[in-house]
Amino acid sequence: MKAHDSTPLQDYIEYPVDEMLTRSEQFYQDIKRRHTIRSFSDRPVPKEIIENCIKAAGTAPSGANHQPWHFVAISDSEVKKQIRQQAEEHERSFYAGRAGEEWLDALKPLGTDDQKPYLEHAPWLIAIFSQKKGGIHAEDKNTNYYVHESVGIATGFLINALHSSGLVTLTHTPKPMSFLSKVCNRPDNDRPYMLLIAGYPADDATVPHHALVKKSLDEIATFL
Ligand code: IYR
Repeated sequence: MKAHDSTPLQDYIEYPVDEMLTRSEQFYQDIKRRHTIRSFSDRPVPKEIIENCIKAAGTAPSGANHQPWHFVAISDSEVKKQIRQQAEEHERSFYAGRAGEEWLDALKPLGTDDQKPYLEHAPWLIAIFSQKKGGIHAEDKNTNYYVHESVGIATGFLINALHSSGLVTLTHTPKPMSFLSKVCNRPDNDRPYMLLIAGYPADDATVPHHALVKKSLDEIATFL
């Protein structure tokens, strides 16, 4: 490696192999309980929990460590109402035919439609933005690299952190999402990437059977 400023790795923890095995199994058993939920309780969730989860997301690896993301965490009911109104407007035309027959058929087993009450009822909406320009410092305006990959990984961290904290989530991508920039007051450089809904599940929350079908290890992995 070429000379560069660095520090010895100090926070790595090595576990004995049998403990690694247990930990990997436990992690799998726990993440397996993560389900996409579309029915949320309006029970409040303390802001500090969301802050911690976003801090966790912010540790994700990213192209040149530019961290090309911004998270807008919304609990304000007026803002949530605006998001619901605009998202439902787009969803109405999506479900009325804009999606096309194949897409609508693919969604049938999930039971989704143009009604998105959770956008108002859930305690937190987290709008995730990706940034084409930026850098290691928030004020930088350099090129960012692997923006989609980086923001995708950070979003995965965020979903995992929220799940580990004891909350449920929904990854929502209203199409188009550009209205989120305006509602969240973000500059042109910030592109809406995803809207994450987070909170407690409603008492009658369900999981579609379709969502429980997961490909086997053989189907998703090859070991050479
Ligand atoms: N955004 C729409 C449609 C939708 C699309 C996909 I791909 C999904 O996995 C689920 C829903 C909606 O939220 O209803």
